[in-house]
Amino acid sequence: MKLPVVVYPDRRLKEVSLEITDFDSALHELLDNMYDTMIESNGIGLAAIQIGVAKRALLLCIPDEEGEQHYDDLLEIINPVISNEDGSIVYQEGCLSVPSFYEDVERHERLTLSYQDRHGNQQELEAESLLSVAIQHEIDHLDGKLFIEKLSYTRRKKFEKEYKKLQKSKK
Ligand code: Y12
Ligand code: CO
Repeated sequence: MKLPVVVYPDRRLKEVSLEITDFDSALHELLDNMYDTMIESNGIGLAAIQIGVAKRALLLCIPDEEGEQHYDDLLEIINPVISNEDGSIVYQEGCLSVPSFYEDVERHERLTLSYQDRHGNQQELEAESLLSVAIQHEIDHLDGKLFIEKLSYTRRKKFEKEYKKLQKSKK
């Protein structure tokens, strides 16, 4: 089921999400609802807090060269821990919780990630490029941070002004 996406400046986006301990049917329903919400909103990544659930779960589904997303490529990432970050990459980021705004952000180019899958099994993956960027973006959500917090002071001021104007025009 597609659920409403929490949008900035909703205060829930500042919450630090809690570790997941129960790998039960309630978690599976949460992950399935996150998937429907992400795909039907044209997203490639979503953290649970973006549908108002402060738990350390995130999804990623990176499109192929034709821009198509495949269920087989879905990553369900629970309780992630990053190690061995290196390099630097600038990527234009977007976020379903900050609609219609895209900006260059600098992050680590490569990383190693440990996490649990929906059954609680421990997994590890190595990521680079867009996957690495998207993992860092989504883990920031679990820690109550948004990519707009990485902008320069001037760029952030400009964003706040433009975003308020856009929100008003939507009402
Ligand atoms: C770089 C870093 C992190 C990510 C993953 C998370 N971001 C998204 O999945 C963003 C999706 C998005 C989709 C939008 O909707 C459409 O394009 C139809 C969108 O547009 C509006 O809100 C109007 C904005 C963001 C990705 C890349
Ligand atoms: Co986001």
